[in-house]
Amino acid sequence: MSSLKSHSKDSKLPALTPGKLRLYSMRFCPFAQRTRLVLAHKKIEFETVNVDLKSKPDWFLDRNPLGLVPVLEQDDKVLYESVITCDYLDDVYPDNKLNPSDPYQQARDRILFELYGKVVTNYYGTLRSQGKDKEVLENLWKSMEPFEKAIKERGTYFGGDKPTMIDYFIWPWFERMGVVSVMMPGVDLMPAEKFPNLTAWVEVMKSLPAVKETMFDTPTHVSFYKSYAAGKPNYDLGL
Ligand code: GSH
Repeated sequence: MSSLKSHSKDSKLPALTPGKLRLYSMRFCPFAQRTRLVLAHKKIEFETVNVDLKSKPDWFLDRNPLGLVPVLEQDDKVLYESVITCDYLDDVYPDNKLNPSDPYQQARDRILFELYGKVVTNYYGTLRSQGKDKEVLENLWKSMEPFEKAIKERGTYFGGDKPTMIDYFIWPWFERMGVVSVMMPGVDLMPAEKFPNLTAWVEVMKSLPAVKETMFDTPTHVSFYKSYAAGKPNYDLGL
């Protein structure tokens, strides 16, 4: 099975291979990208079945009644929710461990991760208002401050000298920060003078093999977003 084209309601479930790990995904989904980042970081073999989220097959809903990607499947095991899939992969494939082994550090990272929910919400707010609503933009910046502070304290990555789970959990939205600037020239969601350490982190993240393997460039994110905002998401863009 090699096609990355998305599967819609009437499509048949691609045949499952015993023992093979499968990811149900959507190419532009930032949540599914978390799982793809972990799979790439750990060099885990898997196959991808992309789903048309506007016309979901019943076999997809049977696996995740919430109807959301990512979903992982292997033999009789099915998991969904990006964070759960990533933690599971980190436990089952212990090479290149991503969660900190120190329980306190892991708990601190999860606190930071809780704060990240606000960044995500505010990011989508700025996208909807195309950066024109100053209050929404200020809210985004406010929610990003704990991350600027944390990366300054921790070093190159949130994991210090190497990337850790939290780096991958939060990366997908930073990859998409440039979308608003293209649609609304002059609006910068992450000004380097305000966020110098996060800006440096974004640059080193872009050089990681797992990020290179899973990322799209800003023009592609813009094209996808425009199709999404028009109510006709082009899940197969560029295929
Ligand atoms: N909490 C979920 C996770 O972390 O996995 C969110 C996943 C999510 O929202 N995925 C979106 C989706 O599947 C695509 S980016 N949307 C389909 C829908 O809302 O019907």
